[in-house]
Amino acid sequence: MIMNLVYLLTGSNLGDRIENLNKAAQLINEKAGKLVVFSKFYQTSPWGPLEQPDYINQALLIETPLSPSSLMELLLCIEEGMGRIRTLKYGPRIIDIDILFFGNKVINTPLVQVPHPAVQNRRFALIPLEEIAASYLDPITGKTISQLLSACQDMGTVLQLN
Ligand code: PH2
Ligand code: MG
Ligand code: MG
Repeated sequence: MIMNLVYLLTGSNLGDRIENLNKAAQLINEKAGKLVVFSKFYQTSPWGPLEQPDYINQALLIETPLSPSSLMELLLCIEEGMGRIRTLKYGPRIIDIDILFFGNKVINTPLVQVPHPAVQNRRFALIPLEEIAASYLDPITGKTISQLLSACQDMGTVLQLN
């Protein structure tokens, strides 16, 4: 079986945020593929146009036999199973699970875009990711995560929690 190494970002800004991230990590490990590495938790200021509570974000590395589209469908199911209701774009949510990188694949379909199109512009993604993947190469720019972070103009605050 071919295994893919995939970096995910989980985020929550409603309810018990840590519990939500832990539950998501557990479900991902059970259903999507082995959880290989996980970052610490980071409290992050909300990015986007809306007033909303701070997020907690965490980066995960998993090893999965699933294809990009199967993995995406499964992650959406996990979000739904945890009670996520989609309202506003960028709005508050109990759980969000985004695929940041899927090996070195570059995919642009309506369901799956990898690398995540915004990853290089979001400190709340790059800082947790740098903790576990500093020298990982972005297949589009050929830059490391550390280099993307150094070049990132986002001013959001990102505070390591543990
Ligand atoms: N996710 C969003 C919108 N804004 N802000 C932070 N800090 N963290 C997130 O994960 C986040 C966000 C849409 O997915
Ligand atoms: Mg997101
Ligand atoms: Mg999402």
